[in-house]
Amino acid sequence: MLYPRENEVRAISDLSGIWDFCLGDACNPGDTCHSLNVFCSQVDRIAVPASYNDQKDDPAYRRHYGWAYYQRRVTVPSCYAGQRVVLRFDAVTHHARIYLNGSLVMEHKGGFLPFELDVTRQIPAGTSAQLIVAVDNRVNHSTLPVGNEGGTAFFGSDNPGIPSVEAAKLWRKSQNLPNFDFFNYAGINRPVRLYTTPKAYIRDITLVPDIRGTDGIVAYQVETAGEDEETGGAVKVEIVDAHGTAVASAEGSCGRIVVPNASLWQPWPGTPYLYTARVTYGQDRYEQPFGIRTVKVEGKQFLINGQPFYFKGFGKHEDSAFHGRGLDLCLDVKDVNLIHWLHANSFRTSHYPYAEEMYELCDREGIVIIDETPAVGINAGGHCDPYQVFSIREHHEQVLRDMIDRDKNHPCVVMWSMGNEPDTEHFPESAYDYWQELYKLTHQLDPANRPVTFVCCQNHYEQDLVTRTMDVVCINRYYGWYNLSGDLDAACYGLNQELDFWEKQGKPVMITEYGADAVAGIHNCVPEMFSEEYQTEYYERQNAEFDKRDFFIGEHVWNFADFGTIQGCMRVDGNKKGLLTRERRPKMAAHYFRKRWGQIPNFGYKD
Ligand code: GCB
Repeated sequence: MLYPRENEVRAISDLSGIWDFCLGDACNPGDTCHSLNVFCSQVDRIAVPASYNDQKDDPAYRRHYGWAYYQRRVTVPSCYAGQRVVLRFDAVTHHARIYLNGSLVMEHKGGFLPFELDVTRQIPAGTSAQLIVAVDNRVNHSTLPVGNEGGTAFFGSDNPGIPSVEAAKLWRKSQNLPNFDFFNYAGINRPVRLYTTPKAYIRDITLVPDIRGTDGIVAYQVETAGEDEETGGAVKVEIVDAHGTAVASAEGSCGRIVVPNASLWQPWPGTPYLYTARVTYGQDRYEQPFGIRTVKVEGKQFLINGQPFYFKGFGKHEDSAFHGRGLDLCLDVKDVNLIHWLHANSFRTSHYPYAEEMYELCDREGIVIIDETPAVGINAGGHCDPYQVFSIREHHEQVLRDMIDRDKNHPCVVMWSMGNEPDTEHFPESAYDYWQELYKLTHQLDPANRPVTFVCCQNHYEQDLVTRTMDVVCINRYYGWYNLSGDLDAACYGLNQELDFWEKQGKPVMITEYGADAVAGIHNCVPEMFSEEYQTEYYERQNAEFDKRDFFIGEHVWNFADFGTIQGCMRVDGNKKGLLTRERRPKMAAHYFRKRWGQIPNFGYKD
């Protein structure tokens, strides 16, 4: 799906702003949903885009569990007459029903990917309509991420030691139990826009770059659609360099274009050179930025432009004060600048696809991304086989399809992660069947056939049949934190035993999570858990072990910054494993990594 861009023939009306809002089940979100002022006892104001949870200091907002309603009027200006008008939602978390003038016009499941609706007929140019967005934040065994609505809390405590079954039931019923470790921020988290296209329009563009000698080869495909399609005319594609000079062109809806003496997209501090594909079709125009670079796994190496790359970076979250998981462009720019400050080169979009603006920024700034679906929490701790019990399969395929469709043209995206920490040890055969099929599907879906992985949790790695079959083995390990707690000698011993196992598999391996909570300001002469000294020593010791292994292709710290989670006895006002605080102040470990990563080149570190 194309990102909305304004140009000489396409217009955008941004619907960000302060909308009307109410919580609750007062309106049954069925086929009709009329004015909030009729069915809500209290209508509040809410900022869009942003999560609603922290916009009011009210437990009802913070802990809300179920439907919530947003409302505003939408006007299609008369100057849009004769155009196709589309209403686009970048992300509504997790389940949305869209009503225009009281009638249900669209429904969408999944909280992190865009959806859109042609409203040309529903809202004729020069008129307006009432828009209501009903949002459901419940997570259960059919959603991604997975939750435990009304059931057992697989993640965290389920009140062990409580003799009263009734008390435990009450506790479970009152909350929206996530099966994941990040606060379940909900609402209209990303922009809502109206955009126009001509009636015959460019529906999608796919660009697959390759390198031959000093030339770039771009295989392209342009999908067109709409009324007057027959008369839309020929598709033309012009490749424009960073100075705005046309360097190559082609006609027809698919083909190959040679870019002579191409400048490559290189991760920072190399130059992330971007070209633009200027596509025209009849009246329509669209400019798609892209980079010329290759990505490949070969033996035990991950090659970008044919050179062995070393991943230095983090798992992140979209998470900040007040906004929750809402788009915050200022924070995105700040984070990318901090990534540069740390001499890091990459991050994983743990645990869901991020806002499109972040990928565009990373394309421009040369930050490498491992792009992850929201498939987190496919794990019942061995209580049951999640692959049999959870009804997620179809939705999982859908999010893979939609994520790849949305992100396929980004040079910053070098690998797909199908999910995070599913159960692969209690039901290894079941897990194998499930992930192998998705693995094949992911390869088929990506026109550029990037490497595919999933991220495996600390487990009995010898029993796990899936992780070893991925293009890159990605492991999350907490030696010295959740296990062998506080003892870094034992932690390094355990880690090395496991690395010996991976060495024999002949695959590239990276650590996609490792870390220790450190509460900023807690210091200790003897490094003990939760102190900044322990967090730093934890990393120093384990990095020294990674450095000895030539098949080890990267280190992603957990986490870039402290972030919000549900309450629980394991969390002190959120997860404190950040190198930075939630306000983006560096802890001791950030200074340590800045020094370390400043000495590790992007390419050839393990040669
Ligand atoms: C993990 C999860 C991540 C958690 C982290 C932790 O393994 O993938 O979502 O936040 O551990 O800190 O416990």
